[in-house]
Amino acid sequence: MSKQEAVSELTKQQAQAELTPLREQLKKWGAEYYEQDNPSVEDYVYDRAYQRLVEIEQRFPDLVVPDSPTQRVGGAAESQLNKVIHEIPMLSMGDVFSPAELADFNRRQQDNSDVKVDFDYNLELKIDGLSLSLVYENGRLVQGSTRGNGTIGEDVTENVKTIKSIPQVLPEPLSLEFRGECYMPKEAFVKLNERREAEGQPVFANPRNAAAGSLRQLDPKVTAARQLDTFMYYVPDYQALGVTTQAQALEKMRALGFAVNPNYRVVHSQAELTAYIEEYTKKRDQLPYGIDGIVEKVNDLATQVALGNTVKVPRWEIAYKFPPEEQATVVRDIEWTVGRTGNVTPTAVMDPVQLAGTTVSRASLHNPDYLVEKDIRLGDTVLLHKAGDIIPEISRVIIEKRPADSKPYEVPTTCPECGADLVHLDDEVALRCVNPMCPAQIKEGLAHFASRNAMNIDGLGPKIIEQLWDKGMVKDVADLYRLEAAQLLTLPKFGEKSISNLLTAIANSRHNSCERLLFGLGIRHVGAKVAHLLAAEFKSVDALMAADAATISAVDSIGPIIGDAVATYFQNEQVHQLIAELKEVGVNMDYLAPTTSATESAEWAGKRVVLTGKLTKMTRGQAQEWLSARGASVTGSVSKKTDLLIAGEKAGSKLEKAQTLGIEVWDEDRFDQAMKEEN
Ligand code: 1X8
Repeated sequence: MSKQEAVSELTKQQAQAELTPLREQLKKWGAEYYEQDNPSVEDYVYDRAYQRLVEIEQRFPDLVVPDSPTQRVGGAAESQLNKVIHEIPMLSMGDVFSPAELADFNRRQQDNSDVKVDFDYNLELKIDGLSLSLVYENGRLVQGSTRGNGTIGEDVTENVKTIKSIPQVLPEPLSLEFRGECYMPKEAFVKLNERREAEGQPVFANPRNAAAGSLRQLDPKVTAARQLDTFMYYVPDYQALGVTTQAQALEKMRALGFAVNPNYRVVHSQAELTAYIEEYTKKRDQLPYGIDGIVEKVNDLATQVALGNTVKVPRWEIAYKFPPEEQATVVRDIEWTVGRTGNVTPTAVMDPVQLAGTTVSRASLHNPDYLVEKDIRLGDTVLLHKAGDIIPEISRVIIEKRPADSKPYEVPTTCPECGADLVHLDDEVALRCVNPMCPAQIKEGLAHFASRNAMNIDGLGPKIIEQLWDKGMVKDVADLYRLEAAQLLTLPKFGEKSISNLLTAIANSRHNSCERLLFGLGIRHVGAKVAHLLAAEFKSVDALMAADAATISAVDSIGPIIGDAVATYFQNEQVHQLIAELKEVGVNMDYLAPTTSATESAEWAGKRVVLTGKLTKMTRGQAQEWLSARGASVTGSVSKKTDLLIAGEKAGSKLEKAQTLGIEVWDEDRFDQAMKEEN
């Protein structure tokens, strides 16, 4: 943005001239943010521009027009989801960008209003997600909705029912609305984007967009797969809840079973306030979810009501927004990597810099279009930020620092691994190597085959695969089953024990139920879930191979795209050859239905089970599969909600925690016995 005149210096004419393009720009950014979940600028760019609009309009009130972005709350409710009217509008908040501005806000609030405001604020973390309203009737969840434009939101009831942290029934028969934030944890966000990038789909810019895109789905199954989480923080009718302060409201919500962020604090002085801001500015990178600021609320709820709202925002709460973290560095190289599906992605390699808690030297450039659009060149100085505080991304090139002899970067036309011509498939943005013999793709394919949700071959990671490939020991997945100890001894850092472990893991994988193989083959559009559906329906790889596209598409939850992809895959002569070889080396081709029925068992359904320690009679995966098939949910950590801990050898902190919490603990023998009795 060019250098701007201070608002106080503007003539009315200058203001008039600036307002129109400023409003148009904000509307465009607003639509990108609220309707398309695809903003082209950082939040702070929007916030700054919006702030300027507010200031200009405040100075020249007669220039305010009804369709100015300041006259609406948030974005539009433009979607295929049903609309919900918020009887009590869901307001957004005012914001400040420095502790000094916050101190000013507090001073004005305390000095100027008719309402007596003490220095008694509750500070909460501002979660990088989207606002959510949950309505309960007689203690039952009856409606979930997004904020939309503040007055009209979208009905996402079925979707919110898939979010684990939202209770469907409260321990008290309350008829009340609760509000909070729906967000995607950092880890889930990273994984989702990795998957989307591998599939050539556009990535989400930050967890907020990922959460919004995941919650605002027509199909609740999509939402369910996205690992959304919530923190609730507001009850409009606090009297019905029987509390008098915001801090009490939070505790009461927690007692009702909601997820409430534990990092809130009541403060009574500017010093305490500043300390909290400093503390969380430092801690934010370590939190498992993104925060973009701190929310300050008048703690006394009656005082909140007395203060009320301006047209647009509450007078009793304000957001302090963290400054964006950006660092300049120089692009030294652009690397191209070939994924399992032939997708070729560029990565910028830069001089290392410290950014939001880590050293960064690489940033994905996603696809060639992105690289060309941003006009990133070797030797360019660029500004780096972290999308959603996690993923390093280039904000822009600092053009003033571009070397005089700089030339546009030329996107490769051939595969960096195998030299085959690269192509754009259909209207994908991704560039692909379509050579099925491309070594990079085969290696990635082998790693995928061995991965946990596929054949689950413990110890066979990308590094070892690379070595096996380089030594010419494996060319395809069938070769894995032909490996011998004598060959493996020639690999560096491979002892007898690790060789025997690896060979056992490979041999054991032959007995997997065939959905693992189907997923492991890496058929387009066949993820772990689809593979399971197909296996359960056709019962064997042979039956699936014999089916035509229409038959496959007719399976519940499988559409024509998957049907076509699977049928096309199995028409390939090389695939027939591979399946024949896999049979020859003894890989199971049948669906091994859970031994009782696939339906839930009364003993296990709904139980939360945690596995810990080393199991000797079965693998953890087998235990997990057995439990899941019976309707139990196997979770990773022990909490009050855990029903049973199964502890193998050398169980550690989880066992201790379960014992402290008084949770039932079984050893492996007891579990093994239960499995036998049930089968
Ligand atoms: C937005 C948010 C609020 C809180 C946390 N995260 C947010 N993103 C909170 O109050 N703890 S309040 C809010 C709003 O728009 N009123």
